Amino acid sequence: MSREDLLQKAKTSRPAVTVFGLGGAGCNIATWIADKKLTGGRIVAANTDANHLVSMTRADKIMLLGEKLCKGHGCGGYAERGAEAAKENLAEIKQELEGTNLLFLVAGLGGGSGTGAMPVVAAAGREAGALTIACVTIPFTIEMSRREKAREAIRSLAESCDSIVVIDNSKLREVAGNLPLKDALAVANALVGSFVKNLTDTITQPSLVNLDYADLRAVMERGGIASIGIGEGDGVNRVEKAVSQALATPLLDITDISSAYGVLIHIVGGEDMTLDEVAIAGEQIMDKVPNTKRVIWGAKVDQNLTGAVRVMAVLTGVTCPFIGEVTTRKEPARIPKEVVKPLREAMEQMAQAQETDDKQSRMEIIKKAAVFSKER
Ligand SMILES: Nc1nc2c(ncn2[C@@H]2O[C@H](COP(=O)(O)OP(=O)(O)OP(=O)(O)O)[C@@H](O)[C@H]2O)c(=O)[nH]1
Ligand SMILES: [Mg+2]
Repeated sequence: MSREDLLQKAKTSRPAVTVFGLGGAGCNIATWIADKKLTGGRIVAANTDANHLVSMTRADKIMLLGEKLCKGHGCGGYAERGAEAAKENLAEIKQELEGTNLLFLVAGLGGGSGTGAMPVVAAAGREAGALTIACVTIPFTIEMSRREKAREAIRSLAESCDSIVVIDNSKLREVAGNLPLKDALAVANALVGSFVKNLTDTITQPSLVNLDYADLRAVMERGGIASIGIGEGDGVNRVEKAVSQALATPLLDITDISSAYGVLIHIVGGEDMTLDEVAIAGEQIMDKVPNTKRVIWGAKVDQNLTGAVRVMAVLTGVTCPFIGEVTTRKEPARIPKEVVKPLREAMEQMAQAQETDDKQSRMEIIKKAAVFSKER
């Protein structure tokens, strides 16, 4: 295949990504993502609270849920109402999800709108054949009864979503310091938001090391509960430092890191980040999770990050004592034929053309592929 053909194929084979923010927190996270410009996906923000939608929410599409039932006033913490409200808009929701290959659902669990609406939208996503990833927060320990509701919601989401990335707000306080509530929520928004944005960017835009939709499926499909960790490093061994930190501080208490079903690593570094550093990080991760073969990683250059690297580690199929055992989604999402792996193909072709065992030459090949992906 010629380079021109490959470029054409890359253009037409991008997966369709939809981000659905639900409820107050979900809409705040969707707004965070919209403000950071999500070029490779469409953002929908849906809530029963008209005022919040009008005054604080930014997205490609704003959707008032359950106008008849809630009259634009919210759900007052009742998840059953949130579910009913979403059902009122089911036709509109389905229309938004038509043709979607990858669906991110974002919400803060524990309230009415987001918690109730999420399983309804997840079921619609599943019907559309999308790989469905929920990204949710569990309320702070002080929100006792809300935590309980969140636990129930996660257990039921496990049956309709492929993976549920869970951030425990209490854990967040441990990592980010004892911040005032408003600031802690802003940190949670940025965390969930950057998770969604980074993944979307890496599978829809050229990156230093590309992740593609098929890679993502390999780790996230029927992945169950997932935990994320973040790390940052600078100076000598900065990538190793950042990876160690990301793996050591998951934002959800999990039982055993080494038994994770899948691992996804995403690295963002300045223009001075080298592929050798990234490759070393990959090896380091493999050592930490000996029981999984499903390790994928992507890397992106961010000009604003000179000298430092940021790492996000996602561990799927983990067990969390607070949530307990969950039943995961049974049938796989349908793979749309048109979603292919152009850049990976290019890399493989180059690797085949110059098959070699020694590390130095392999590095050269990868570098060429990376240049190719940057040029697009
Ligand atoms: N990450 C994040 N979490 C939030 C934010 N606001 C609230 N939360 C958390 O999310 C949970 C649910 O709150 P909301 O999203 O406001 O609730 P809702 O889905 O709009 O539900 P109702 O208002 O009852 O209809 C709360 O218990 C908090 O733990 C926010 O801006 N960001
Ligand atoms: Mg609300």
